[in-house]
Parts: sequence; C-alpha cells; structure tokens
Amino acid sequence: MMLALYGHLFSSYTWKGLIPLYELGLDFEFREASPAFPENGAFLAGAHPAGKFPVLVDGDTTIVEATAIIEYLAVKHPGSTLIPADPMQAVTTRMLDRVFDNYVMHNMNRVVMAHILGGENPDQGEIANAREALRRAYRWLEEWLEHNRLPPHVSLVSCAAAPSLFYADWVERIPEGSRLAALRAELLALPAASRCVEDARPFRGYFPPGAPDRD
Ligand SMILES: N[C@@H](CCC(=O)N[C@@H](CS)C(=O)NCC(=O)O)C(=O)O
Repeated sequence: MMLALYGHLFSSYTWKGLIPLYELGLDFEFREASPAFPENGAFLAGAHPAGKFPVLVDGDTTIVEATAIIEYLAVKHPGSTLIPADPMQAVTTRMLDRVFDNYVMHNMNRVVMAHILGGENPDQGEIANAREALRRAYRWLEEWLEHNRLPPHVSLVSCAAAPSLFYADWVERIPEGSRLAALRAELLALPAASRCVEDARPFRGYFPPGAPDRD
C-alpha cells in the first residue's frame, strides 16, 4: 500500500502533515476527512484516539499526531532538514513545535470552537481569554525572535508555525511590522506552505469566525 495522509485541506493540523510531505516531494494519496468520504471518517474513528486528523499510513504503519508524523518522516528520510542533526538544535526545534501547538494553534482553535459551539451567540468571555492568550504567546515569540533565529530550512518548527500563524492572525492580528509578522510572511511564501494556502482557498467561507479579505 502506498503512503496516504488522512485530513482536510482547510485544517491547520493537516497542513502541518502536508508541508513535510510536499517538501520531501513524496508521492502520497490524500484521503479527505469529510462526510463525502464516510470510509475515511470510519478509519479515523478507529485509528486516532480522538478520531482526529491528520493520520499518516505507510504500509502497515499508522502514525497519529502531526508532530509524530514529522518525526516519522524525518526518520524515514535521514537527509531531510525536518529535525536538525545537531542534538541541541533538535531540542530547540521540538520546544518551538510545542510552543506553536500549545499556545498559538490551541488558542486560535479556542476562538474557532467558541464560534462553532455558540453559533449566533459565541461565548465572548472564552473568545476574549483565548485572544489574550494569543497576544501573550505573540509577545513571547517576538522576544524569542529578537535573540534567536529559526532553522533556515523547512523543519518541524516551520511545519507547526506556518499553519498556526496563518490562522491565528485571522482571529487575533499579529502586530504589523513585528518580527512575528515577518516570520509569518516568510513561512507562507515557502512553496510547500503556499500550496496549502492555495488548496484551502475554496473553503475559506467555512471559517467559523469569518475569514478576513486578505492572504
Ligand atoms: N493533537 C492533534 C490535533 C489534531 C486536530 O485537532 N485536528 C483537527 C483538525 S485541525 C480535527 O481532527 N478536528 C476534527 C475533530 O476533532 O473531529 C495533532 O497534533 O495532530
């Protein structure tokens, strides 16, 4: 069986799994998680502990969780830049992956979920708290970027940062002229990330808080 990724083209965590696959130029089958393909939903329900995506299937091997998918691809493609060869740089890479997932992607998703759950009346307190948490994460990242640089090639960090910064900016604007705003632009210009942005464009109308007219 060939390599396959289960996910949805509009999903931020799916981008995190797609970016390394595109970057490595791998031939894979994309299996859409949507009601149009109930067999894919049934697979995910059994494969992932929470039925979430992305999920990578490589022959008899199933890998859940976007970070683990990237770690797996790095092991299978030892010449890649996904995880730096230098152990200390690898620690920093893994640290930033957690920062982007736990404090940027997570808080962006809190705003999205508040809109999905609340419909016409989203929980404004939850939205305000999530946006404040995003501003705090932005300040931490701005400070980090003042003293450090990301790995220059596509790495685990870029795979986590590109989708999380893309969507987080839609719910809480990253300050214009900041290092973080420049990083967002730089990451989204990477061919693998830009392909995700373009492929997701038809779904923008479904962004629960409403997609801005930019990007
Ligand atoms: N911790 C998971 C998070 C994955 C996740 O939240 N995926 C969302 C899409 S972006 C999802 O599956 N949503 C559908 C659902 O929860 O049923 C990872 O890193 O892969």
